[in-house]
Amino acid sequence: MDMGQILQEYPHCFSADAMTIPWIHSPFFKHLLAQAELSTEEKTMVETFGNNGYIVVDPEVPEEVIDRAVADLKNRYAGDSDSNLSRLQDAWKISDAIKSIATAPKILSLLQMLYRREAIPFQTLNFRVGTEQRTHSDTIHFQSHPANWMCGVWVALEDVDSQNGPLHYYPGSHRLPLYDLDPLDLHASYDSYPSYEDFVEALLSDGPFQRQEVTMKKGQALIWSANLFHGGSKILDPQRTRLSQVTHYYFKGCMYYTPMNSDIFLGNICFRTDDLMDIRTSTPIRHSYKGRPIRPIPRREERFVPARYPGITEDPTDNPFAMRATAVEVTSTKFKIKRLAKKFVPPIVFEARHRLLNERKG
Ligand SMILES: O=C(O)CCC(=O)C(=O)O
Ligand SMILES: [Fe+2]
Repeated sequence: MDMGQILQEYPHCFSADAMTIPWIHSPFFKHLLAQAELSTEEKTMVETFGNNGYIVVDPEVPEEVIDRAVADLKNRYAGDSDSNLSRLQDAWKISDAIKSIATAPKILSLLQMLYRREAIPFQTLNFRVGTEQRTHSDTIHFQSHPANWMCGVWVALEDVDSQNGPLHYYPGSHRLPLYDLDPLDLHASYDSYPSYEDFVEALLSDGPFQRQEVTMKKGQALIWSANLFHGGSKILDPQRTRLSQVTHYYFKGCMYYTPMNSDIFLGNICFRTDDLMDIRTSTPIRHSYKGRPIRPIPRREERFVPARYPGITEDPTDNPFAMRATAVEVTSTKFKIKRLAKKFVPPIVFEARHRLLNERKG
């Protein structure tokens, strides 16, 4: 069928809201893009974002604002050398300059173009030095329902190169399946996070995605889509800072939650409620479900209620939850990887993981 016929036969597929996924993930993306009222340059931008999962842009933030953001936080970082301590969350509450970066009109309009929905900035992170954070997808931390209505915008507040711990990412990896703790058979808990990181390392070690580091000039921004795998590279020059700001954005019309702390099929969904603020207005972000505003049901406190069946003893082997809880408590990460590999991993990843384990042994 040619394009004209497709449009006529299936008009519902080609309106902006026909599907609940961002259009870059739509099976009709090519057609949607061809139809879009955008300039050739804008279409190229959206196409690049769709193919690679990120783009580098000029957010048009005045240099004076960037310098003020840096000055506002100068003596506020708790640590000099520990990168965890040199990270400030939600400093937009204390600095107008940081808020201006998070709400920069150019960024908001680019996100509107890339997603065809209104973007809502909800969290800022400011870093003094590189994070050296292991590779991950932000969808483990922030997810929406429907999925993938989230993105990160990383602004260099000074030049970033290979020496001061640049961001790294895997172009195209945003098209991988969504991996939260559920397909890894792990409990919703921050304790499961190292196993998730091991899994990602094994997953990406075998290609086909290539790791890349971004060199950025002060004032440039990188926009990445929710599921793009990324992290912070090693700091090769420990004398150098890596002043930067990440703002995370959700998009209107979703429910918002933290997969890491959710066991969805136990009715335990860690919705982002009280702490979820629209940085533009300092007001709570409303959740909605299929076009209607909704108040999320609070998370259940009691997480695991093992079933007791008549005639079945308390032997933990009868209870998969108990068994798993024990395994998580007493085993090393290495054991967990083996356990993961046995349970759910396609052969190619299994191989990669084996190599990884052997390299570590060596
Ligand atoms: O800045 C970095 O090194 C990583 C930041 C990151 O992963 C994030 O903010 O989502
Ligand atoms: Fe991240």
